[in-house]
Amino acid sequence: MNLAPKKLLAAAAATLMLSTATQAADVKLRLAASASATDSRAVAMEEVLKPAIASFADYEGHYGASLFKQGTELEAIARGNLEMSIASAQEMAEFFPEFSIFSAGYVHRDYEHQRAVFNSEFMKPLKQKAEDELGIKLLDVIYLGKRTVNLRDPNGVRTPSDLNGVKLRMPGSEAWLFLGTALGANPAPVPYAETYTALQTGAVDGQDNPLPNTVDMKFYEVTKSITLTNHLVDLNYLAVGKKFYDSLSTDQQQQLRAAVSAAAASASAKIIEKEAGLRSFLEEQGIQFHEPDLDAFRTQVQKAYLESDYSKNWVPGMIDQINAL
Ligand code: KDO
Repeated sequence: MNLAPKKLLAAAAATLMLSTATQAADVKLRLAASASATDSRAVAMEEVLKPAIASFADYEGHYGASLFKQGTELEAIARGNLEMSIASAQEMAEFFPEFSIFSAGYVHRDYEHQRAVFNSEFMKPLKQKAEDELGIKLLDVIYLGKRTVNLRDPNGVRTPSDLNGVKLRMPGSEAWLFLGTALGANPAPVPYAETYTALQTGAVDGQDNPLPNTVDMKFYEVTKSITLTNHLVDLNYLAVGKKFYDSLSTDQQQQLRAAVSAAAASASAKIIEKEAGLRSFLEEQGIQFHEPDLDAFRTQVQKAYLESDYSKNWVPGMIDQINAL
């Protein structure tokens, strides 16, 4: 075929584009999360992570627990049926009890503290264990916000005894249910995606997400108060499958790590900004805010963890190392 130089060039370019595109299509990165598609974390995955790895991987975000039920993502990754999830320390604690130290109430102080813990020397052996025994690589940490007690009852609560008999929806993992018990409530396991209906029907009396989640999921439409217990400065881990990660070239691995960290930083910054400004919006929606006796909550929650089997699984001295950061 005798193509004029210009057409030859165009044909060559087209072939190159096709091969790059084909190459990218070979690598599929599916992320499954219960976060909704409008959640700051999902937006960061779509706007930061997806374009940053497009040269070698097709990112597919599955939000609102549309691909895997909340709490089943890590097992799906371990089985090779999923490449990535937005995991919680509580979900990691289902496999490795020592992770429950990162899910305990009143331990992490803020995002900076969460990052210091995540990048600390003493966290390395735990990350390695997750990689070696479950095939899960924790690449970075996202600030999720300060968890608060959001009730259908307008009066809110002052001390843990006020939560006695209150059916508080918690995520399904054991470590989550224990947090509900430590707060003084009667924990009820309900998936994140079903929490709005559970509140609306009165199947539960309340839930405990940070303000940005309470707004994103419109929980304020079916509740009347928020008590600022701030009982858990919550986080998520961006977890990827070791098999998937090892299938990438060194250069692609570095691009993935950089993209994940950029997305984690973007999501965390957005959540921090939203959290600071949502109280007035929620008050306009009819939510009454209450300040609890924080000492009473902190004392009860920390005592509950220290007396529990959870703290028996904590690496000796690690709580002091976390507090010292
Ligand atoms: C929730 O179910 O309340 C929770 O906030 C728990 C978090 O660990 C995390 O799983 C989160 O849901 C989901 O990412 C949805 O926001």
